[in-house]
Amino acid sequence: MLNKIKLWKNQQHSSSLRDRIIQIKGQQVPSHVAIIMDGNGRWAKKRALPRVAGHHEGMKVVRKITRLASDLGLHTLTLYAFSTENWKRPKMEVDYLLKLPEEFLGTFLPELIQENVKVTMMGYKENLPDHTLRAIEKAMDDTKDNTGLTLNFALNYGSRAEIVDAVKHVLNDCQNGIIDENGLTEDVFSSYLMSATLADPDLLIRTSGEIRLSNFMLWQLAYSEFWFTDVLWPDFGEQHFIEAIEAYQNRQRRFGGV
Ligand code: V0D
Repeated sequence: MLNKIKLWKNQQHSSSLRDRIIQIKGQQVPSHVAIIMDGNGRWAKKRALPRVAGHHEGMKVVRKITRLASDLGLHTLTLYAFSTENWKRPKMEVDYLLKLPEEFLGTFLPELIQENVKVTMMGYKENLPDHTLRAIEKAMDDTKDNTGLTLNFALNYGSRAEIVDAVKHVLNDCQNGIIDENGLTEDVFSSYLMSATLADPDLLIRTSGEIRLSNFMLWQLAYSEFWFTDVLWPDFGEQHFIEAIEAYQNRQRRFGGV
């Protein structure tokens, strides 16, 4: 049973990684992992390449980690792809970033469909260009009935704005008698957030040596384990993801998770 581990077609894990994957799958796998994919610009700078080259390389890592998350049997993988702060970057970089979903889905969507992955998005759709939104909405629609990994992209997302909007929505529903003050529990409040349909992350990973949340899922990460690494996102490999999950499982074993 344990060595009957399902791997995606054509996917080659080295034998030592495969052993660690089997080991991980025999224990409590985190259901929801969220990742702040940082360090693409720095990766490019180190190689005297334009920043966008780092973003493109980072996109390849998204494919690799998505496959592994699916192999490991995660329920949800949330990836912070674009923050509301990212609009402040040079226009050409923003334009490039907002083409990445189309490029990613153009080649990877058939595989996602075949592997039963469900694509979702969390963030403000309003300011996104039509071409970006169309590609993502097609992917969400094509995968809406899938029951495997939920691949949740945080895109044009900011946590404080999300919370303020939730409060406004709650106030509105109170005025309209849809809920009353006493009915507003933590669970009810959670259902007003963009992550309403998702469980809270069990594990947050941030790459590239920054030890902060940068306005990412502030409410949802209240009880999560955090794992920080100096590795830049384009250099983040399967071994690093596995290392993070092993660390999570060690903590669960030692301290017992709630
Ligand atoms: C650049 C590193 C995949 C972080 C990863 C719009 C920055 C590569 C997507 C993607 C980005 C998003 C939605 C979707 C399918 C794919 C993506 C952005 C940036 C910002 F449905 N990678 N990726 N989106 N980068």
